[in-house]
Amino acid sequence: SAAKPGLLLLDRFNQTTENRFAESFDVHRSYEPGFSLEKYAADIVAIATSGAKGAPNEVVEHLPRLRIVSIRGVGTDAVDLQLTHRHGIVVTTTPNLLTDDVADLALALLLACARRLCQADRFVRAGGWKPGSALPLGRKVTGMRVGIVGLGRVGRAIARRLEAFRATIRYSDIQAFEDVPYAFAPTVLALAQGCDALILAASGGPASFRIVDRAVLGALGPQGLLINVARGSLVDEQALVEALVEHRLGGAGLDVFVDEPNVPSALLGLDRVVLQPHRASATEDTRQAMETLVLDNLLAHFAGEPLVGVV
Ligand code: 8YV
Repeated sequence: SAAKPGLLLLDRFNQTTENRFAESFDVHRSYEPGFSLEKYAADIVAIATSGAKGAPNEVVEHLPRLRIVSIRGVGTDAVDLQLTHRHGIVVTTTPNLLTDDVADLALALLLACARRLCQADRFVRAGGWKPGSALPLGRKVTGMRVGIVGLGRVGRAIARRLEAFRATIRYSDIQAFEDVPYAFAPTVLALAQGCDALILAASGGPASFRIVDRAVLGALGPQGLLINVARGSLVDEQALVEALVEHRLGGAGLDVFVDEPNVPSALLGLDRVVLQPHRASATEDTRQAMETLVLDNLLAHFAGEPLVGVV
């Protein structure tokens, strides 16, 4: 029988998915020791990857038969879409499936920062809870003024959750939307000026590069909270670290970073910071649904059937 088409994995998938990949494809794993792109380049027709890892240009350009990049995630900032489109390579994502989980983690980070949840947990574990001992008080979340940067599917899901907290919700985006009851701020700076917490839910890429800069952090101020479930590239990370270290910002809940998995070491000792290893979509249900769609899109493409989440 004919050889199976070559599939290149640029990030890890769970074992069930990997087994299913192997039923239809000859699977190559870039993260395995001794992997050589040159050796299999001529056979690879598909890539499966994560939103975070994407597909570097040097890989795409070395695969003359590449037809599709199937992303587990919604972010496409780690794929050069001009390059893929120029080569007629299809790129798919997994929209909708992760919206609720990402919004849930944004709220979890907001609550954790405001209520000093992780700090208090460390306090109890370290035996600090004794008669007369005290922790600094937290900040009230119900009724907060919250700014959402990026009112796409995730931003809207965050807003819906915040409504239950009777929050005053405003947003910024590249456009104002008619179909939402929230006030539009024309710039991130204007948004930050009137809020207690700023939540980042916009796509990565050039249009959002470092839109949270020193001025925005200054506008949030010494009580302000920054929550990021989007991409590290939205933030001037050095300015963020300085603002936190110098107590010019109240706290931060961060799921994403500029150079993952490297987290700025200055953050590790700060009690007002809650850190996550890019885990907003990392629930069993959601990741399984995302991975199933990654495979379904690959199979549909080679069967000439319609795809989901084409970008
Ligand atoms: C994933 C993401 O965690 O959707 C995205 O763009 O960053 C996340 O959903 C990541 O792609 C790992 O699979």
